[in-house]
Amino acid sequence: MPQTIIDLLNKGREANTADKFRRGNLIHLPTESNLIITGDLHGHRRNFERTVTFADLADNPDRHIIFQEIIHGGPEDSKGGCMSYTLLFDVIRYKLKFPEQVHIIMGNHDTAFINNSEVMKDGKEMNRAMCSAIKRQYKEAGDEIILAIRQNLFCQPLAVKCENRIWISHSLPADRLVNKFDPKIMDRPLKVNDVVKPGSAYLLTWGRKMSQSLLDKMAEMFDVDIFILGHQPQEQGWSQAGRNLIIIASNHNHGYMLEIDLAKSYTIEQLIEALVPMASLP
Ligand SMILES: [Mn+2]
Repeated sequence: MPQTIIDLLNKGREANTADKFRRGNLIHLPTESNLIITGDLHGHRRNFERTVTFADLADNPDRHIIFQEIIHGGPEDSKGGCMSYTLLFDVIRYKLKFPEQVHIIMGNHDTAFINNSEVMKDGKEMNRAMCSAIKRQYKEAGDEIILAIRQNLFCQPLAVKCENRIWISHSLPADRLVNKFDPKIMDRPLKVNDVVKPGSAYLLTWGRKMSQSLLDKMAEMFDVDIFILGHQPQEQGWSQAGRNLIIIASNHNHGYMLEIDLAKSYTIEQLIEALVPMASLP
């Protein structure tokens, strides 16, 4: 059983790296596609299942799905340990079933898990909570599984760029740190330092409350028009947080996802109309 999980994590890592749409740390999706974008999942299995059913990837070979921030949150074991790694395993299984259609991008909880730095959520330090649950379940194999999870998360791409000038990443650098962000991070292999503050993968996944001038600057840097991000909690499931930014969240019962046609260009208003309340899905 532990070896099966380690094999799964290693195969998932290889699938992230071998994704045929990946160049460097960026996924470039083709025009003739339909794309489903989900926000933070944080262990919310029901919304993952709703997305899988809605997407029906087997019958929609041109459809892609983006997942992010899968770990930290959701069910706990009897001692309060975080069981969200079970959802991560299932998302990886899904990626392996549809390796060119499912894309998992890096979130800040991933960077924190990779370098074992503290990350709080609802008053709890989540890395300790997840590692202790893994060790309780897998006993002496726990450490090896934790290492395989770190290696898997480290091989995730950082962002998705679409031909219709839409960019999807977990977040963007914060205003006060953006001068430390190096866009060449998209083109070269990641080093562990990149996911530690103030490394550029760290900065890309941790920023909050970006100003409009920062959004405009980043749009020019990445040569895109509109950002779809996660990371910042959304009680209503989504918000427009700038002239060219929509934030979505998929980690609760009022969560949203977005479904778009990459052959079309969108205004921000048209994107807002394309938002799908996950509670409306079977
Ligand atoms: Mn986040």
